[in-house]
Amino acid sequence: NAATPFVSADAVRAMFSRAMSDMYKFEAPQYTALAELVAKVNRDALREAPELEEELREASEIGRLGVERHGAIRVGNAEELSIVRRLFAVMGMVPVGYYDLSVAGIPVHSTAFRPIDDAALRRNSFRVFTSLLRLDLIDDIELRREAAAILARREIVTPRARKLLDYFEKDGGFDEGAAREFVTEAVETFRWRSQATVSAELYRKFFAAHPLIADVACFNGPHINHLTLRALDIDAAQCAMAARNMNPKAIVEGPPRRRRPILLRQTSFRALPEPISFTEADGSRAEGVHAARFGEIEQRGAALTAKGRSLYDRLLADAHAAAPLAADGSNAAAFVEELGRRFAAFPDDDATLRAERLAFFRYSPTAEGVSHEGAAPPASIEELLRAGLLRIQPIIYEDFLPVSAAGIFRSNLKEERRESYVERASRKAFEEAMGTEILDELTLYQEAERSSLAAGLEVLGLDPA
Ligand code: OOG
Ligand code: NI
Repeated sequence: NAATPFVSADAVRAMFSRAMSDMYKFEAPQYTALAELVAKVNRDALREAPELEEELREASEIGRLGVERHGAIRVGNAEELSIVRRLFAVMGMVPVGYYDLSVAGIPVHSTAFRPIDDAALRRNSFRVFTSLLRLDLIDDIELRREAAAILARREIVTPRARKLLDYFEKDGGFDEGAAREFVTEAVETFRWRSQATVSAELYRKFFAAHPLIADVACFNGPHINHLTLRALDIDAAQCAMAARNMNPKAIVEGPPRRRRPILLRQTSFRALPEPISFTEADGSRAEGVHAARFGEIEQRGAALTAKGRSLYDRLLADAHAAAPLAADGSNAAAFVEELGRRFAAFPDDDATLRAERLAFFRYSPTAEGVSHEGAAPPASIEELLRAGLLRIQPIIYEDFLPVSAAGIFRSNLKEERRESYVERASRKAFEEAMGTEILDELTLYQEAERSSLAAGLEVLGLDPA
């Protein structure tokens, strides 16, 4: 109906993340327990820091604290990657960033489907970390062929969702009814299916080649493997998970605790083994277990420039080299201490982070700057900041970190294989499989910084050039 307005991509995404949350809480009670725990940690953090509450209220973040920030899926081939790309496009989520996890011995490469503009991120920042299985890294040619054939046969999107996608791409939008129906159909793709489509024997063979092959190829769809909530104090949440015997991973991934948070810190409880059944050749069913699903929390900080990022990567690598984390995580405390020591070299205040071009900032004129209009303001950005006419706020990192992601993958794999694969991943191959290009996250942050500065200077009556 041409008279009905289209529902915005932001609204569809908000509906979708809500529906995924409801489904996952129903399917995975251990995730509901995590949601309760993090809600309590957040309440405590707000009680202890009223200024934080004020800040969140101002940013309209208070009401959305319990809304999921991301989830993750793993797909099996180019066709699947391409169709989930189309699904997420309806929700204003586009591929940003390329993550090669083969260097950490995980046979996947990944991107994150996410909203990109500020207003969309504020409305609902839900992202999906999406990994494409790399069967080319599996040595056993016969097994590789068998997995590829199984994946080629399965259909991960409902026939109705496929129809709706065609309509959407033809018409350019959904009315309210179609949007609701689309969301209902879309979550079906990510539902847990406890009946494996293969025999117990084949599952074991895949699992022996790599547990991820079993997870991706033995079920009838790319089940959501975790959802992630925002924690205001991730260290407190990590302790609380341990205290409640929720089997958290050994460390919080990412940078250490700091005054000025940078990038992304995240931790999770380990996937719980769940009963599944196998489909035997004679049609009978055998019982088994499979550990796929977990829950995660995250805390985000400033996005780093290429220079800041290489400093981060170096300090993290140094910490890992100096105090290697044991497979069982028993020396986690020593690693965390080492990490803290190394990161003493990373400036921890906005002024230095900006002056040394380590992080991206958003510039805005202060009230004083605005009233200053007309009079001749100081010429350089430094002077404008010093004079209090312009102010800076860090641009929040909206992406992921490959070393952290590998740490999360690994915490759910039985054996801690660490050797990297020899064949390198290829961003180009990933893009060809997906059917579109991946956006570069640094370009997005740089543009956000540049446009905020230009707008700020214009308000101050200065020439951005
Ligand atoms: C994805 C793990 C990575 C993150 O937040 O870095 C991830 C997976 O296990 O499929 O979700
Ligand atoms: Ni995650």
